Amino acid sequence: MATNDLSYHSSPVTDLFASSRSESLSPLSDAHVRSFHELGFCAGIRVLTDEQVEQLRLELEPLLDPGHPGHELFHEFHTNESENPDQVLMHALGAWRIAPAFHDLLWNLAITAPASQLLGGAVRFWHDQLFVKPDTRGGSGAWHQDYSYWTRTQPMAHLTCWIPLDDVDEASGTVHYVPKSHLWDRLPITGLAGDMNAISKVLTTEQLEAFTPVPMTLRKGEASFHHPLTIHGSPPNKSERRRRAIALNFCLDGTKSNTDEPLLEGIPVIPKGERLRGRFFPLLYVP
Ligand SMILES: O=C(O)CCC(=O)C(=O)O
Repeated sequence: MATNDLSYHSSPVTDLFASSRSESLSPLSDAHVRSFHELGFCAGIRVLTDEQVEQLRLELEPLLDPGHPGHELFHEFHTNESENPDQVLMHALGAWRIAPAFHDLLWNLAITAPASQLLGGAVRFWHDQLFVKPDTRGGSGAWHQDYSYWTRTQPMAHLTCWIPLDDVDEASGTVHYVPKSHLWDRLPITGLAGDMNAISKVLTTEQLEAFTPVPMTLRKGEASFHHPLTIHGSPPNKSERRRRAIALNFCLDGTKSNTDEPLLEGIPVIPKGERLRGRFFPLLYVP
């Protein structure tokens, strides 16, 4: 059966996030903005109500099954990014094309208005990522900078909003950030799963000394925002709770393709030097 590809809709298809539309459009405090620019991240920003979290959780469940109709619309889908069945990190790009709540989340003003404030202009969608760790045997997310993976778009004017759908802490494998690492150069890719510390091979002695990660202790539906060079990672989930999260990746409108290959698997090429736009990269917010 053909699946309704929600990427054809460049506006919300439900009212799930309508309540956010009338809220203040300058929502981040000075302290949040300062933290983002000085440390490379800010956190504890409520972007979802409990009802919205519940709907996202409901729609997430069938998506985890590779037999689900619409599965072919994922740009990438990894049941486990690590090779170890006792260290599971499910990771997928493209949920917004398949499930209405994940689609409409992109237009949630509680997310796009802060993203615009931090980027300093209009916000364009880059891609989404699901990261799910089962209880007890949830794997780690290795330390990395997002832009190491994104040089196929430029200039670097991106950011990530990371939103847990469960209350998260150190024990359940929450995301940790290395403060001020966004001021370091871009590092080579050293992997997303498996050896969490693989990045240490490419860090200088000074960087290793300054490597003091801080855990994001967040309630479900609270977000953190991070800079594309901020080193982040997440330890294994050893708790008895699942750890479900979605990352929304945005860029400033005007960001260009830096390749003649498709920017994401299964989509048409945007030639090198041309701006990201169109069905797969909707403009989400203009301040
Ligand atoms: O959810 C995680 O554990 C990893 C998140 C992450 O690496 C990202 O958002 O780039």
